[in-house]
Amino acid sequence: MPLDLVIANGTVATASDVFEADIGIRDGRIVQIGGEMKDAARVIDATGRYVLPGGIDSHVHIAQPSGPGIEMADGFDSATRSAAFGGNTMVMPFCLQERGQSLAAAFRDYIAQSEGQAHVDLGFHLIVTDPTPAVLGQELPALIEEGHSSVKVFMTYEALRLDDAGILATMDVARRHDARVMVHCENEDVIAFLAQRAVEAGELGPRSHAATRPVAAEREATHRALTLAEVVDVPIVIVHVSNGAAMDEIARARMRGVTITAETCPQYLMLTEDDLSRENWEGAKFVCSPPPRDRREQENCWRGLQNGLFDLFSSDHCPFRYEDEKGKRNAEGLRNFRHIPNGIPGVETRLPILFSEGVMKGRIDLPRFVALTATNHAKTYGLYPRKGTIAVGCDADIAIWDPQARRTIRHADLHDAADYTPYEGLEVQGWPETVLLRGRPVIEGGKMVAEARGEVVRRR
Ligand code: DUC
Ligand code: ZN
Ligand code: ZN
Repeated sequence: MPLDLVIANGTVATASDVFEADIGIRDGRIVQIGGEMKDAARVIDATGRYVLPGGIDSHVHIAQPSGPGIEMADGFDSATRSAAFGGNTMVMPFCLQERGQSLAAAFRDYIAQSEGQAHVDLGFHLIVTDPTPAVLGQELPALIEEGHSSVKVFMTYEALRLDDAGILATMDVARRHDARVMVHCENEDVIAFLAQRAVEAGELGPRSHAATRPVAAEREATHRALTLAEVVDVPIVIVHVSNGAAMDEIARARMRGVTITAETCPQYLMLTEDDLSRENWEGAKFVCSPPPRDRREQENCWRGLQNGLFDLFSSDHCPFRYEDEKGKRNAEGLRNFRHIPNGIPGVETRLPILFSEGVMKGRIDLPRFVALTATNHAKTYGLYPRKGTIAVGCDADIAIWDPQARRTIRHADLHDAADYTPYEGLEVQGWPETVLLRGRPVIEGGKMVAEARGEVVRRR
Protein backbone atom coordinates (compact mmCIF):
# COMPACT_ATOMS: atom_id res chain seq x y z
CA MET A 1 0.00 0.00 0.00
CA PRO A 2 1.37 3.45 -0.84
CA LEU A 3 2.38 5.81 1.91
CA ASP A 4 0.65 9.17 2.32
CA LEU A 5 3.81 10.93 3.41
CA VAL A 6 7.49 10.29 3.99
CA ILE A 7 9.73 12.50 6.13
CA ALA A 8 13.13 11.87 4.58
CA ASN A 9 16.74 12.48 5.65
CA GLY A 10 16.00 13.84 9.12
CA THR A 11 17.49 13.09 12.53
CA VAL A 12 14.81 11.47 14.65
CA ALA A 13 14.79 11.82 18.44
CA THR A 14 12.70 10.04 21.04
CA ALA A 15 12.99 10.08 24.83
CA SER A 16 15.58 7.32 24.56
CA ASP A 17 17.39 7.58 21.20
CA VAL A 18 18.65 9.86 18.46
CA PHE A 19 19.02 8.27 15.01
CA GLU A 20 18.92 8.93 11.28
CA ALA A 21 15.83 7.43 9.67
CA ASP A 22 13.08 8.15 7.20
CA ILE A 23 9.53 7.98 8.54
CA GLY A 24 6.58 6.59 6.61
CA ILE A 25 3.05 7.72 7.41
CA ARG A 26 -0.29 6.31 6.35
CA ASP A 27 -3.83 7.09 7.56
CA GLY A 28 -2.55 9.42 10.26
CA ARG A 29 -0.18 6.92 11.83
CA ILE A 30 3.49 6.10 11.65
CA VAL A 31 3.73 2.81 9.76
CA GLN A 32 7.44 2.56 8.94
CA ILE A 33 10.72 3.79 10.40
CA GLY A 34 13.81 3.31 8.25
CA GLY A 35 14.24 1.04 5.24
CA GLU A 36 13.12 1.67 1.69
CA MET A 37 10.04 3.90 1.49
CA LYS A 38 7.85 2.87 -1.44
CA ASP A 39 5.29 4.91 -3.33
CA ALA A 40 4.88 7.98 -1.18
CA ALA A 41 2.26 10.50 -2.25
CA ARG A 42 4.44 13.21 -0.76
CA VAL A 43 8.00 13.55 0.61
CA ILE A 44 9.15 16.23 3.05
CA ASP A 45 12.93 16.64 2.96
CA ALA A 46 14.17 17.04 6.54
CA THR A 47 17.90 17.28 5.78
CA GLY A 48 19.65 19.06 8.67
CA ARG A 49 16.44 18.97 10.73
CA TYR A 50 15.35 17.21 13.91
CA VAL A 51 12.21 15.12 13.67
CA LEU A 52 10.61 15.10 17.11
CA PRO A 53 7.30 13.99 18.62
CA GLY A 54 4.89 16.93 18.60
CA GLY A 55 4.95 18.79 21.89
CA ILE A 56 2.26 17.97 24.42
CA ASP A 57 1.59 20.89 26.75
CA SER A 58 -0.36 19.34 29.59
CA HIS A 59 -0.92 22.59 31.49
CA VAL A 60 -2.69 25.41 29.67
CA HIS A 61 -5.68 27.58 30.53
CA ILE A 62 -8.11 28.46 27.76
CA ALA A 63 -11.34 30.45 28.05
CA GLN A 64 -11.38 29.88 31.79
CA PRO A 65 -13.63 32.12 33.91
CA SER A 66 -11.28 34.30 35.97
CA GLY A 67 -13.48 36.43 38.21
CA PRO A 68 -15.90 39.32 37.71
CA GLY A 69 -14.91 41.70 34.93
CA ILE A 70 -11.83 39.69 33.90
CA GLU A 71 -11.48 37.85 30.62
CA MET A 72 -8.86 35.34 29.60
CA ALA A 73 -7.26 36.45 26.34
CA ASP A 74 -7.43 33.16 24.49
CA GLY A 75 -10.27 31.04 23.28
CA PHE A 76 -9.66 27.64 21.68
CA ASP A 77 -8.89 29.00 18.21
CA SER A 78 -6.12 31.41 19.19
CA ALA A 79 -4.63 29.27 21.99
CA THR A 80 -4.32 26.17 19.85
CA ARG A 81 -3.11 28.15 16.82
CA SER A 82 -0.37 29.55 19.02
CA ALA A 83 0.37 26.06 20.38
CA ALA A 84 0.76 24.65 16.87
CA PHE A 85 3.13 27.42 15.78
CA GLY A 86 5.18 26.59 18.86
CA GLY A 87 5.65 22.94 17.86
CA ASN A 88 2.79 21.36 19.80
CA THR A 89 0.28 18.79 18.58
CA MET A 90 -1.73 18.51 21.78
CA VAL A 91 -2.63 20.76 24.70
CA MET A 92 -4.46 19.95 27.89
CA PRO A 93 -6.61 22.81 29.19
CA PHE A 94 -8.78 22.84 32.29
CA CYS A 95 -12.51 22.53 32.74
CA LEU A 96 -13.30 24.67 35.78
CA GLN A 97 -16.26 23.78 37.96
CA GLU A 98 -17.30 27.03 39.61
CA ARG A 99 -18.75 26.70 43.10
CA GLY A 100 -22.41 25.77 43.01
CA GLN A 101 -22.08 24.57 39.41
CA SER A 102 -22.34 21.01 38.14
CA LEU A 103 -19.00 19.63 36.95
CA ALA A 104 -20.74 17.75 34.15
CA ALA A 105 -22.43 20.95 32.96
CA ALA A 106 -19.11 22.81 33.05
CA PHE A 107 -17.55 20.04 30.99
CA ARG A 108 -20.29 20.14 28.36
CA ASP A 109 -19.77 23.86 28.13
CA TYR A 110 -16.03 23.57 27.43
CA ILE A 111 -16.61 20.84 24.86
CA ALA A 112 -19.14 23.06 23.08
CA GLN A 113 -16.74 26.03 23.13
CA SER A 114 -13.88 23.99 21.70
CA GLU A 115 -15.87 22.26 18.97
CA GLY A 116 -14.46 23.01 15.53
CA GLN A 117 -11.98 25.51 17.01
CA ALA A 118 -8.90 23.46 17.91
CA HIS A 119 -5.84 23.28 15.67
CA VAL A 120 -4.21 20.61 17.84
CA ASP A 121 -5.65 17.73 19.86
CA LEU A 122 -7.12 18.42 23.28
CA GLY A 123 -7.45 16.64 26.61
CA PHE A 124 -9.35 18.20 29.50
CA HIS A 125 -8.39 18.19 33.18
CA LEU A 126 -11.29 18.64 35.59
CA ILE A 127 -10.94 21.32 38.29
CA VAL A 128 -13.06 20.45 41.33
CA THR A 129 -13.91 23.44 43.53
CA ASP A 130 -17.13 22.13 45.04
CA PRO A 131 -16.83 18.46 46.00
CA THR A 132 -20.51 17.81 46.66
CA PRO A 133 -21.85 14.24 46.99
CA ALA A 134 -23.24 14.52 43.44
CA VAL A 135 -19.87 15.62 42.04
CA LEU A 136 -17.78 13.05 43.89
CA GLY A 137 -20.36 10.27 43.75
CA GLN A 138 -21.55 10.54 40.17
CA GLU A 139 -20.25 13.32 37.94
CA LEU A 140 -16.53 12.92 38.49
CA PRO A 141 -16.54 9.11 38.23
CA ALA A 142 -18.61 9.29 35.04
CA LEU A 143 -16.25 11.81 33.41
CA ILE A 144 -13.19 9.78 34.41
CA GLU A 145 -14.75 6.63 32.99
CA GLU A 146 -15.40 8.53 29.74
CA GLY A 147 -11.64 9.10 29.47
CA HIS A 148 -11.11 12.49 31.14
CA SER A 149 -8.91 10.99 33.78
CA SER A 150 -7.20 13.89 35.54
CA VAL A 151 -8.43 16.21 38.26
CA LYS A 152 -6.94 19.46 39.56
CA VAL A 153 -7.46 20.90 43.01
CA PHE A 154 -6.31 24.25 44.41
CA MET A 155 -4.98 24.94 47.90
CA THR A 156 -5.08 28.70 47.24
CA TYR A 157 -7.61 31.27 45.91
CA GLU A 158 -10.67 31.78 48.10
CA ALA A 159 -13.05 31.01 45.24
CA LEU A 160 -11.32 27.80 44.20
CA ARG A 161 -9.54 26.21 47.10
CA LEU A 162 -10.46 23.00 48.88
CA ASP A 163 -9.67 22.37 52.51
CA ASP A 164 -7.76 19.22 53.43
CA ALA A 165 -10.99 17.26 53.89
CA GLY A 166 -12.11 18.22 50.38
CA ILE A 167 -8.75 17.30 48.90
CA LEU A 168 -8.76 13.93 50.67
CA ALA A 169 -12.28 13.14 49.44
CA THR A 170 -11.39 14.14 45.86
CA MET A 171 -8.17 12.13 45.98
CA ASP A 172 -10.10 9.12 47.19
CA VAL A 173 -12.40 9.24 44.15
CA ALA A 174 -9.37 9.59 41.89
CA ARG A 175 -7.73 6.58 43.52
CA ARG A 176 -10.80 4.41 43.10
CA HIS A 177 -11.18 5.37 39.43
CA ASP A 178 -7.48 5.41 38.58
CA ALA A 179 -7.25 9.13 37.76
CA ARG A 180 -4.40 11.57 38.32
CA VAL A 181 -4.74 14.39 40.85
CA MET A 182 -2.91 17.63 40.08
CA VAL A 183 -2.43 20.02 42.98
CA HIS A 184 -1.72 23.76 43.03
CA CYS A 185 0.34 24.03 46.20
CA GLU A 186 0.32 27.38 48.02
CA ASN A 187 -0.93 28.02 51.57
CA GLU A 188 -3.87 30.41 51.22
CA ASP A 189 -3.90 31.55 54.86
CA VAL A 190 -0.22 32.51 54.71
CA ILE A 191 -0.86 34.49 51.53
CA ALA A 192 -3.97 36.22 52.93
CA PHE A 193 -2.07 37.16 56.10
CA LEU A 194 0.90 38.62 54.22
CA ALA A 195 -1.35 40.36 51.70
CA GLN A 196 -3.29 42.04 54.49
CA ARG A 197 0.00 43.29 55.95
CA ALA A 198 1.15 44.57 52.56
CA VAL A 199 -2.14 46.39 51.99
CA GLU A 200 -1.97 47.99 55.43
CA ALA A 201 1.57 49.14 54.69
CA GLY A 202 0.38 50.69 51.42
CA GLU A 203 2.51 48.30 49.32
CA LEU A 204 -0.04 47.86 46.59
CA GLY A 205 1.98 47.37 43.38
CA PRO A 206 2.68 44.20 41.40
CA ARG A 207 5.87 43.48 43.35
CA SER A 208 3.78 42.66 46.44
CA HIS A 209 2.31 39.72 44.55
CA ALA A 210 5.68 37.95 44.80
CA ALA A 211 6.42 39.18 48.32
CA THR A 212 3.16 37.80 49.67
CA ARG A 213 3.51 34.36 48.06
CA PRO A 214 6.87 33.27 49.49
CA VAL A 215 8.68 29.97 49.02
CA ALA A 216 7.57 28.92 52.52
CA ALA A 217 3.90 29.09 51.49
CA GLU A 218 4.59 26.84 48.51
CA ARG A 219 6.87 24.50 50.45
CA GLU A 220 4.35 23.94 53.24
CA ALA A 221 1.48 23.32 50.85
CA THR A 222 3.62 20.95 48.76
CA HIS A 223 4.46 18.98 51.89
CA ARG A 224 0.79 18.84 52.90
CA ALA A 225 -0.44 17.80 49.45
CA LEU A 226 2.17 15.03 49.34
CA THR A 227 1.14 13.90 52.82
CA LEU A 228 -2.52 13.75 51.82
CA ALA A 229 -1.63 11.73 48.70
CA GLU A 230 0.47 9.41 50.86
CA VAL A 231 -2.45 8.83 53.25
CA VAL A 232 -4.91 8.16 50.43
CA ASP A 233 -2.28 6.21 48.46
CA VAL A 234 -2.91 7.95 45.17
CA PRO A 235 -0.41 9.14 42.52
CA ILE A 236 -0.10 12.92 42.55
CA VAL A 237 1.07 15.60 40.11
CA ILE A 238 2.67 18.65 41.73
CA VAL A 239 2.21 21.39 39.13
CA HIS A 240 4.29 24.52 38.51
CA VAL A 241 7.05 23.95 41.08
CA SER A 242 9.13 27.11 41.44
CA ASN A 243 11.87 26.41 43.98
CA GLY A 244 14.36 24.09 45.64
CA ALA A 245 12.55 23.74 48.97
CA ALA A 246 9.43 22.38 47.26
CA MET A 247 11.69 20.12 45.17
CA ASP A 248 13.22 18.77 48.41
CA GLU A 249 9.74 17.90 49.68
CA ILE A 250 9.10 15.98 46.47
CA ALA A 251 12.40 14.10 46.73
CA ARG A 252 11.71 13.16 50.35
CA ALA A 253 8.17 11.98 49.62
CA ARG A 254 9.49 9.86 46.74
CA MET A 255 11.87 8.22 49.21
CA ARG A 256 8.80 7.33 51.32
CA GLY A 257 7.22 5.67 48.30
CA VAL A 258 4.74 8.32 47.17
CA THR A 259 4.19 8.20 43.39
CA ILE A 260 4.80 11.76 42.21
CA THR A 261 4.93 13.49 38.86
CA ALA A 262 6.62 16.89 39.18
CA GLU A 263 6.23 19.80 36.78
CA THR A 264 8.04 23.08 36.27
CA CYS A 265 7.56 25.85 33.69
CA PRO A 266 9.59 28.36 31.64
CA GLN A 267 8.82 31.27 33.98
CA TYR A 268 10.79 29.60 36.78
CA LEU A 269 13.88 29.35 34.55
CA MET A 270 13.71 32.70 32.78
CA LEU A 271 12.01 35.25 35.06
CA THR A 272 12.63 36.49 38.60
CA GLU A 273 10.66 38.44 41.19
CA ASP A 274 12.57 41.53 40.03
CA ASP A 275 10.54 41.42 36.83
CA LEU A 276 7.50 42.26 38.96
CA SER A 277 9.22 45.54 39.91
CA ARG A 278 9.53 46.77 36.34
CA GLU A 279 8.75 50.44 35.90
CA ASN A 280 5.42 51.96 34.94
CA TRP A 281 3.52 49.07 36.45
CA GLU A 282 4.84 46.72 33.74
CA GLY A 283 5.56 44.26 36.56
CA ALA A 284 1.93 43.17 36.20
CA LYS A 285 2.93 41.40 32.98
CA PHE A 286 4.83 38.90 35.13
CA VAL A 287 2.21 38.26 37.81
CA CYS A 288 1.62 34.51 38.00
CA SER A 289 1.33 31.97 40.77
CA PRO A 290 3.56 30.71 42.21
CA PRO A 291 5.59 33.82 41.37
CA PRO A 292 9.00 33.76 39.70
CA ARG A 293 11.71 33.58 42.39
CA ASP A 294 15.43 34.47 42.14
CA ARG A 295 18.56 33.35 40.29
CA ARG A 296 19.36 30.66 42.83
CA GLU A 297 15.91 29.10 42.44
CA GLN A 298 16.27 29.26 38.65
CA GLU A 299 19.41 27.14 39.05
CA ASN A 300 17.55 24.75 41.34
CA CYS A 301 14.85 24.29 38.69
CA TRP A 302 17.47 23.66 35.99
CA ARG A 303 19.06 21.07 38.27
CA GLY A 304 15.68 19.36 38.66
CA LEU A 305 15.24 19.25 34.88
CA GLN A 306 18.69 17.72 34.51
CA ASN A 307 18.60 15.14 37.30
CA GLY A 308 15.11 13.74 36.77
CA LEU A 309 13.35 15.38 39.69
CA PHE A 310 11.06 17.04 37.15
CA ASP A 311 9.08 14.88 34.77
CA LEU A 312 7.14 17.59 32.98
CA PHE A 313 7.96 20.95 31.46
CA SER A 314 4.68 22.76 30.75
CA SER A 315 3.84 26.34 29.90
CA ASP A 316 1.01 27.06 32.39
CA HIS A 317 -0.21 29.33 29.57
CA CYS A 318 -2.76 31.55 31.31
CA PRO A 319 -3.03 34.66 29.16
CA PHE A 320 -4.50 38.04 30.07
CA ARG A 321 -4.10 41.12 27.93
CA TYR A 322 -2.02 43.89 29.48
CA GLU A 323 -3.59 47.02 27.96
CA ASP A 324 -7.09 45.96 28.78
CA GLU A 325 -9.60 46.83 31.47
CA LYS A 326 -10.63 43.16 31.45
CA GLY A 327 -7.00 42.07 31.81
CA LYS A 328 -3.93 43.08 33.78
CA ARG A 329 -4.84 46.80 33.82
CA ASN A 330 -8.33 46.41 35.22
CA ALA A 331 -9.44 49.30 37.43
CA GLU A 332 -9.14 47.44 40.73
CA GLY A 333 -5.86 45.78 39.78
CA LEU A 334 -4.29 49.17 39.10
CA ARG A 335 -5.07 50.10 42.72
CA ASN A 336 -4.24 46.79 44.42
CA PHE A 337 -2.05 43.86 43.32
CA ARG A 338 -4.62 41.42 44.75
CA HIS A 339 -6.83 42.17 41.74
CA ILE A 340 -4.25 41.65 39.03
CA PRO A 341 -5.25 38.43 37.25
CA ASN A 342 -2.70 35.66 37.86
CA GLY A 343 -1.12 34.12 34.82
CA ILE A 344 1.10 34.73 31.81
CA PRO A 345 1.07 33.58 28.18
CA GLY A 346 3.62 30.99 27.00
CA VAL A 347 2.21 28.12 24.97
CA GLU A 348 4.09 29.14 21.81
CA THR A 349 7.43 29.90 23.47
CA ARG A 350 7.69 26.89 25.85
CA LEU A 351 9.47 24.58 23.41
CA PRO A 352 11.80 27.10 21.73
CA ILE A 353 12.91 28.37 25.15
CA LEU A 354 13.76 24.90 26.48
CA PHE A 355 15.33 23.87 23.17
CA SER A 356 17.53 26.96 23.05
CA GLU A 357 18.37 27.41 26.74
CA GLY A 358 18.44 23.69 27.46
CA VAL A 359 19.58 21.67 24.44
CA MET A 360 21.56 24.32 22.55
CA LYS A 361 23.32 25.53 25.70
CA GLY A 362 24.20 21.95 26.68
CA ARG A 363 22.15 21.80 29.89
CA ILE A 364 20.03 18.85 28.72
CA ASP A 365 20.25 16.48 25.76
CA LEU A 366 17.70 15.95 23.02
CA PRO A 367 16.11 12.78 24.49
CA ARG A 368 15.60 14.60 27.80
CA PHE A 369 14.00 17.49 25.89
CA VAL A 370 11.60 15.04 24.22
CA ALA A 371 10.80 13.34 27.54
CA LEU A 372 10.12 16.65 29.32
CA THR A 373 8.00 18.15 26.57
CA ALA A 374 6.08 15.21 25.08
CA THR A 375 6.70 11.62 26.20
CA ASN A 376 6.26 12.11 29.94
CA HIS A 377 3.07 14.12 29.41
CA ALA A 378 1.66 11.22 27.37
CA LYS A 379 2.70 8.70 30.02
CA THR A 380 1.37 10.74 32.94
CA TYR A 381 -2.03 11.42 31.42
CA GLY A 382 -2.88 8.12 29.75
CA LEU A 383 -1.96 8.96 26.16
CA TYR A 384 1.07 6.72 25.72
CA PRO A 385 2.02 5.06 23.38
CA ARG A 386 -0.59 6.52 21.04
CA LYS A 387 1.03 9.92 21.53
CA GLY A 388 4.31 11.36 22.83
CA THR A 389 6.78 9.29 20.84
CA ILE A 390 7.88 8.24 17.37
CA ALA A 391 7.20 4.54 16.90
CA VAL A 392 5.33 2.33 14.47
CA GLY A 393 1.61 2.43 15.26
CA CYS A 394 1.45 5.76 17.05
CA ASP A 395 -0.27 8.93 15.84
CA ALA A 396 1.93 10.81 13.36
CA ASP A 397 2.08 13.90 15.61
CA ILE A 398 5.44 15.33 14.60
CA ALA A 399 7.37 18.58 14.76
CA ILE A 400 10.29 19.14 12.39
CA TRP A 401 12.80 21.52 13.94
CA ASP A 402 15.44 23.67 12.33
CA PRO A 403 18.19 23.71 14.99
CA GLN A 404 20.01 26.53 13.17
CA ALA A 405 17.10 28.98 13.04
CA ARG A 406 17.77 32.08 15.10
CA ARG A 407 14.89 34.18 16.28
CA THR A 408 14.28 37.04 18.61
CA ILE A 409 11.03 36.45 20.45
CA ARG A 410 8.59 39.26 19.71
CA HIS A 411 4.93 39.23 20.55
CA ALA A 412 4.23 40.66 17.12
CA ASP A 413 5.34 37.30 15.66
CA LEU A 414 3.32 35.11 18.02
CA HIS A 415 -0.25 33.90 17.53
CA ASP A 416 -1.99 34.05 20.88
CA ALA A 417 -4.57 36.72 21.63
CA ALA A 418 -2.65 38.38 24.46
CA ASP A 419 -0.88 41.65 23.67
CA TYR A 420 2.55 40.88 25.09
CA THR A 421 5.02 38.09 25.83
CA PRO A 422 7.05 38.00 29.06
CA TYR A 423 10.00 36.92 26.88
CA GLU A 424 10.05 39.93 24.51
CA GLY A 425 13.56 40.34 23.09
CA LEU A 426 14.86 36.91 24.14
CA GLU A 427 17.13 35.44 21.48
CA VAL A 428 16.68 31.75 20.81
CA GLN A 429 18.26 29.20 18.51
CA GLY A 430 16.03 26.45 17.12
CA TRP A 431 12.43 26.69 15.97
CA PRO A 432 9.79 24.19 14.81
CA GLU A 433 9.22 24.83 11.12
CA THR A 434 6.76 22.06 10.20
CA VAL A 435 4.09 20.53 12.44
CA LEU A 436 2.02 17.48 11.52
CA LEU A 437 -1.14 16.49 13.35
CA ARG A 438 -2.04 12.85 12.75
CA GLY A 439 0.01 12.88 9.57
CA ARG A 440 -1.31 16.07 8.03
CA PRO A 441 0.56 19.38 8.01
CA VAL A 442 -0.80 22.08 10.30
CA ILE A 443 2.17 24.44 10.06
CA GLU A 444 4.43 24.64 7.01
CA GLY A 445 6.76 27.37 5.81
CA GLY A 446 5.77 29.61 8.72
CA LYS A 447 2.08 29.42 7.83
CA MET A 448 -0.96 27.59 9.12
CA VAL A 449 -2.04 25.33 6.29
CA ALA A 450 -4.97 23.36 7.72
CA GLU A 451 -8.45 23.85 9.05
CA ALA A 452 -9.06 23.20 12.75
CA ARG A 453 -8.92 19.40 12.97
CA GLY A 454 -8.08 18.98 16.64
CA GLU A 455 -10.06 16.36 18.54
CA VAL A 456 -10.76 15.76 22.20
CA VAL A 457 -8.78 12.65 23.08
CA ARG A 458 -10.16 10.14 25.55
CA ARG A 459 -7.51 8.85 27.90
CA ARG A 460 -6.89 5.77 29.94
N1 DUC B 1 -2.42 28.49 38.65
C1 DUC B 1 -2.23 27.96 37.50
O1 DUC B 1 -2.08 26.76 37.42
N2 DUC B 1 -2.22 28.73 36.43
C2 DUC B 1 -2.36 30.10 36.43
C3 DUC B 1 -2.68 30.69 37.71
C4 DUC B 1 -2.60 29.77 38.83
O2 DUC B 1 -2.71 30.17 39.94
ZN1 ZN C 1 -2.09 26.46 39.53
ZN1 ZN D 1 -2.10 26.73 35.53
